Amino acid sequence: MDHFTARLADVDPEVYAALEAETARQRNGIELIASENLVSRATLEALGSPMVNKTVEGYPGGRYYGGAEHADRIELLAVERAMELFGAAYANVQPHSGSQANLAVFLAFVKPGDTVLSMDLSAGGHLSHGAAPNLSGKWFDIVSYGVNADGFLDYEGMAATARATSPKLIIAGGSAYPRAIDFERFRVVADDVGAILLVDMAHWAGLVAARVHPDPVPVADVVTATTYKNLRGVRGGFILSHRAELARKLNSAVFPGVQGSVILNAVAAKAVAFREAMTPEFRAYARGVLDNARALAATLVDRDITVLTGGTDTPLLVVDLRPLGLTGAAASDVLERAGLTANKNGVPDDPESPRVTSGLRLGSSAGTARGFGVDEFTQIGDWVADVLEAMTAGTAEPAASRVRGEVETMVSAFPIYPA
Ligand code: DSN
Repeated sequence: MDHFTARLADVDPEVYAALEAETARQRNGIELIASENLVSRATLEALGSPMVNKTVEGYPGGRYYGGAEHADRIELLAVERAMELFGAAYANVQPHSGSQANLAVFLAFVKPGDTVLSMDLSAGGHLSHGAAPNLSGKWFDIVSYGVNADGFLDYEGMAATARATSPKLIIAGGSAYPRAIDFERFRVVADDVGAILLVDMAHWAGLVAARVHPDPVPVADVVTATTYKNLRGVRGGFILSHRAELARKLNSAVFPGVQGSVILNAVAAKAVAFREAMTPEFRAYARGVLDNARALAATLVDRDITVLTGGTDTPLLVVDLRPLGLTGAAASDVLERAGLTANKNGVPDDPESPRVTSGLRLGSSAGTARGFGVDEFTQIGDWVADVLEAMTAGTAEPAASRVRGEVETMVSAFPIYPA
């Protein structure tokens, strides 16, 4: 078979079959995992081009390899678009992920042993913000803040801990906190103690781009994010700042600090995502993501399901399963059989291990991308409630089977990736 013309189905039928099966899974089920989305056909094309062959290190105009003129053009497009979209004075689009972006910020501003203040993982923080098994938790002295009994961020506790421990870096943001964060309150505290303020906006970057969520870029020293959640683009990370003078420090932290060569096809796809996010269509999409997450939360609350904080200001919400006597692991398994994919998630003071958990995280980004509106998300909320109630009644499997059929009927009206 010719290296340059043979198709995947002929070269590697096993991988081809698994890829086809995954596309069918996405087509035939409803994706509620808050960190997932459905990228455009244009994004898939950018990812699958021969740009994947090109190796570069360094930055446009200062590469360590020749033949970089088109790579430079791509990276400059992505950087310029990110800066325009978010009104930033600086952007770095090379981080392979949000965790890599965060790691680069650590390298730029703190040294091993320095104190870093971040949201506790159990309160909705992120692994890369200082969780014990992560490099950030092993190399830095992590102090944390959490949430109050009502589930809202404990700003007083955060400020008191900052004043008692004088962190060099304060991180706002996480992966399972559903409410808008008051960045100004973090700014005041960071200024009081002389800390750098990092906002990780991975879970609402698309809403910030569409101006339907408070904007951390003018407030934080540094902002990290991912392109693959509600920004609806490729899997990858990026860094922004309104402080142009931090460019040198942040660039050298990414390369050569924590990364080597650039994944240029991903950078091309990031450029596409930023361009798509500048359109009126995307702004309508982002508003829909928020409306739909709120409709989903309201439906669950109406059905007496416990939603942390009682709602959401973001694309995600977290269900506390303890009042139902269920675990996140069991609930996500049954929901998956019902055609609804979600992830188990810890809740504050969770008695269960991270592999079991007492919570369920749900998100609206992918469903909204396939065209679902408030009616569909209200129906999804009812299905989730039906399945959870059936689990408590010992009738989980018939309920899952009934919902699976209804899910398939709904998604057939919202097709994705036509063959
Ligand atoms: N940060 C992880 C999540 O929230 O699911 C992966 O993106």
